[in-house]
Amino acid sequence: MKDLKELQPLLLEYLLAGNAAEALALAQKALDDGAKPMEFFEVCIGPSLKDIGQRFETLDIFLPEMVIAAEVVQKVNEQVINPAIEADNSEEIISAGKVLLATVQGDLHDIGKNMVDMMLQVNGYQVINMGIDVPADTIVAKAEEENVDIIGLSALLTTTLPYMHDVISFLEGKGIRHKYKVIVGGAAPTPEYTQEIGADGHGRNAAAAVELCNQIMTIKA
Ligand code: B1M
Repeated sequence: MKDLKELQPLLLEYLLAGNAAEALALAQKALDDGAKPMEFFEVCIGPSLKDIGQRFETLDIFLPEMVIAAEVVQKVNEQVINPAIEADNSEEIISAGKVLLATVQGDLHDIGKNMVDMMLQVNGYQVINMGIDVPADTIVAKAEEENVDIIGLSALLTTTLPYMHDVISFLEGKGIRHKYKVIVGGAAPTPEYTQEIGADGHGRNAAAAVELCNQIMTIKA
């Protein structure tokens, strides 16, 4: 198998060119050659998006290129990575818990959160994924309706961090903070910020988010 690190610049090139066909073929070939889907995501997709973000910041590329690259990534995830993760974890698991996931108000980034969703599901969690740009009151109403164990919030923009705090304030205001564990993740919140707003945990990546939920559910049991 070719080292995945060697494939990453190639994937980046395809993402920047908006070349979905080549990106899909590259991902499929890597998995056919023995790479694990999550490995491909962490070694090839994540760093490529990081690179694209840096190019955007330094004005080497502009918003349309970032949009197109994100669309190609979504296709690779939907058509290659997610089915392979599901196939690797096809045995039936007893429900590990119920998690509500949402990207907070004002924030449209969902690639990472959707990966967290996929990883939680294959680890036995029932996930209610509310999507992007979800206001605090809508999140809390859904948590109540679905009687979830954990509320998971994602944010990539530093400007949307206060909306994470809003969810906790809203829970406190309604006197129901004790009913839910709240975890946060995405590029914006730091472990320090997590503490500052009184959230129950911070997930650095999708695997860490699963680990965090496992710890929470073990304590709850
Ligand atoms: Co945006 N964007 N973007 N963007 N974008 C960033 C985040 C940015 C860092 C780029 C940059 O300038 N370097 C920057 C934010 C700067 C800041 O706030 N500090 C930025 C900006 C500025 C913007 C716009 C404002 C640009 C504009 O319009 N001028 C705009 C904002 C729109 C909005 O949200 N209101 C915008 C738009 C977009 C697109 C729509 C084009 C697209 C998103 C498409 C989509 O998500 N469907 C996009 C993209 C693709 C990016 C970058 C390039 C890549 C993000 C990504 O998917 N990363 C990003 C650059 C970067 O991240 N360095 C950038 C890969 C993903 C796997 O990582 O989401 O961190 P991540 O998820 C990880 C972990 O964080 C964790 O697990 C995942 C897997 O390991 N995780 C959790 C995530 N959620 C979790 C939840 C958990 C636990 C773990 O528990 C609940």
